[in-house]
Amino acid sequence: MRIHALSLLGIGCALINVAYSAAIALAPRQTASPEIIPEITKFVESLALAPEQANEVAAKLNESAAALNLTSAPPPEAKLRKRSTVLATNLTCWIIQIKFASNSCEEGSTSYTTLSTMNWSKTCWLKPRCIVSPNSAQDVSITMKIIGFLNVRYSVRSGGHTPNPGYANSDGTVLIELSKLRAMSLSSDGTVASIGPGLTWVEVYDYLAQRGTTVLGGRIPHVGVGGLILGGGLSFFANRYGLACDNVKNFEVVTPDSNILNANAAQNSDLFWALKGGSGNFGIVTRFDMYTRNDLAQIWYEVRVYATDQTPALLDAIENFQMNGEADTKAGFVFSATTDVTLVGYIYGGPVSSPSAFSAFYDIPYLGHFAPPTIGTHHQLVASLSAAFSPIPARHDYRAVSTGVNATMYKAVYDFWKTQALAIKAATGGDASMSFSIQSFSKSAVDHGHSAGGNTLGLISQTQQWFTMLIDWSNAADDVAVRAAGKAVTDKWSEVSNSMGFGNPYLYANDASRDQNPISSYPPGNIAQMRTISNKYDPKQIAQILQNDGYLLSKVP
Ligand SMILES: Cc1cc2nc3c(=O)[nH]c(=O)nc-3n(C[C@H](O)[C@H](O)[C@H](O)COP(=O)(O)OP(=O)(O)OC[C@H]3O[C@@H](n4cnc5c(N)ncnc54)[C@H](O)[C@@H]3O)c2cc1C
Ligand SMILES: *[C@@H]1O[C@H](CO)[C@@H](O)[C@H](O)[C@H]1NC(C)=O
Ligand SMILES: *[C@@H]1O[C@H](CO)[C@@H](O)[C@H](O)[C@H]1NC(C)=O
Ligand SMILES: *[C@@H]1O[C@H](CO)[C@@H](O)[C@H](O)[C@H]1NC(C)=O
Ligand SMILES: *[C@@H]1O[C@H](CO)[C@@H](O)[C@H](O)[C@H]1NC(C)=O
Ligand SMILES: CC(=O)N[C@H]1CO[C@H](CO)[C@@H](O)[C@@H]1O
Repeated sequence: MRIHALSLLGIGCALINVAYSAAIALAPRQTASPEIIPEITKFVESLALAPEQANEVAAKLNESAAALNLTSAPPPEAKLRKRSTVLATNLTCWIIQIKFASNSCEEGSTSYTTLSTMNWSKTCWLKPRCIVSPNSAQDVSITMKIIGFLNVRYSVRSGGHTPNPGYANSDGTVLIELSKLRAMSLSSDGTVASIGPGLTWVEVYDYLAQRGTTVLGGRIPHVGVGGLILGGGLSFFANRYGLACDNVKNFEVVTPDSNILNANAAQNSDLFWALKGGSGNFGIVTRFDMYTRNDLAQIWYEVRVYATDQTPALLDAIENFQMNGEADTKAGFVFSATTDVTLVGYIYGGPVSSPSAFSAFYDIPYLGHFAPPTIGTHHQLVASLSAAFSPIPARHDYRAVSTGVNATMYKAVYDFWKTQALAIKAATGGDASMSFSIQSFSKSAVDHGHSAGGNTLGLISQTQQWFTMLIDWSNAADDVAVRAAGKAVTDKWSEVSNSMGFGNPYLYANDASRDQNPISSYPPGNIAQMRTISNKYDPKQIAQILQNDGYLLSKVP
């Protein structure tokens, strides 16, 4: 595993740059049609600008209205007006610069270069027309007002750990990057932690460990809060408390038409449900209020390194653990095989040394420790894992497939994976590496989601595994071959699991590659309900039409 650790989070746009007036000088001067003037006036008022700035923006919109096709309301079935994209995007970025000053930037500045490459995967180092780094939900709301008024494309980024190009950064558009939404607090009774989407998990656990508690979230230090929770969120403690999204008490969200709402069991409860697994379909989440888990303040963990020839024995032990050991819901494991070694982490949600839940694994010979047996905090465990990831930026992909539990199947696909992984490594001169991870999701984890009010995933109530792989490589010229090797492995999983009767159509969104369509794997009834909720909170379908890409409902057949 070679994984690029982000180190400059929270930087935001820092420099004022670019002659904005030059960028919009091409707008032909014309008089706006009278019926559009009130619309412009109302829009400009909503931006809460200083009077002289408001006049400047209104004048520019007045004179650009015809060129923007800002003449009359769009026909209702069209939802949005048809507009000249380049000019509209230029004007959007010009207004963003006036409104957000040093919290916005364009190509040519150091901050733009840093922010447009602030991604885990080089496949996502794209060139947005401008970048805005909002300081608050109000800033996000105003940004969405500008984007909605001028009908321009945008993308949203929290921790930037999707490897899917166009999902959290995009060429020629507005990038809304949330690295300044970093507020953290704990309720006075200690039961709820409020977390900004621009934080990384290691920062969250550090803050909470100092206060004797934790929350359910990501397992690798530098992954972002925002994307992980909205896709579901696998943690070390799913068996006990379900997905990260099942641990959210309240989402503060800016809907695509720019309303700031709270979504929880009592308020906007339909939106609350939709956000649990709904990815970026329902707006931009600006704060997550999560239940804290004081009983996980002190945990036990051990990460062992095995020779690859022990992997079949480990896969047998995993089957045994999934069928028996998970009866103790405090126990969980992580498993990642590479062509060099296989790592297994044993994690127990309490200060108990070498718990018997992992007895199926203990006798398998191992080479050494990645992390020795430790009683410590969730923060210590997650922080220690950064050593598994290279700081050198690379190209990445991941892929998802789910199945039932069966070691014979695991071993058959592992053998196939090994030939593929070795072949693609050889074909790229030793560069490309591909991992093999079994992620258990137990019946108790599924049931916890149901008892927490349900989520959009529609998981069947039985123990399952959500396979994923990380693929790392360097050269764009190898993209097609490397991704084909990954696809061959997930196709093999589908073929073998279906033929053995262990097929599971569910695709985990947080591990799905761009040619996969995880939302379409949710039950049809849930998809229909999500569409209804999308139309209710996003009547113009801005998130579907103007958002550049993502696991969008509009892509579900
Ligand atoms: C090294 C590594 C380890 C991982 N470990 C885990 C793990 O332990 N558990 C797990 O479940 N997953 C894990 N993942 C997968 C991870 O959850 C996804 O990659 C996720 O998308 C990362 O979130 P982010 O905020 O960093 O991503 P981003 O790239 O910023 O965003 C991903 C998507 O979510 C949207 N989005 C992000 N923030 C918001 C927001 N606030 N409002 C609306 N939409 C938003 C974006 O537009 C984009 O479509 C891991 C990934 C990597 C690369
Ligand atoms: C948009 O802005 C770019 C960059 O400043 C500029 O090169 C281009 O001419 C502008 N196009 C229009 C139509 O305003
Ligand atoms: C915009 O145009 C309208 C109608 O022509 C005019 O009343 C208004 O003053 C203009 N606003 C600005 C700021 O130029
Ligand atoms: C302007 O909008 C109208 C109505 O939506 C549309 O028919 C027309 O094609 C648009 N013109 C341009 C130049 O986009
Ligand atoms: C796994 O599948 C194999 C082959 O079909 C079967 O023989 C075995 O009993 C299965 N194991 C379990 C635990 O279901
Ligand atoms: C946030 C971050 O680490 N950005 C880095 C992305 O990669 C470029 C090129 O290697 C670095 O210069 C950035 O610092």
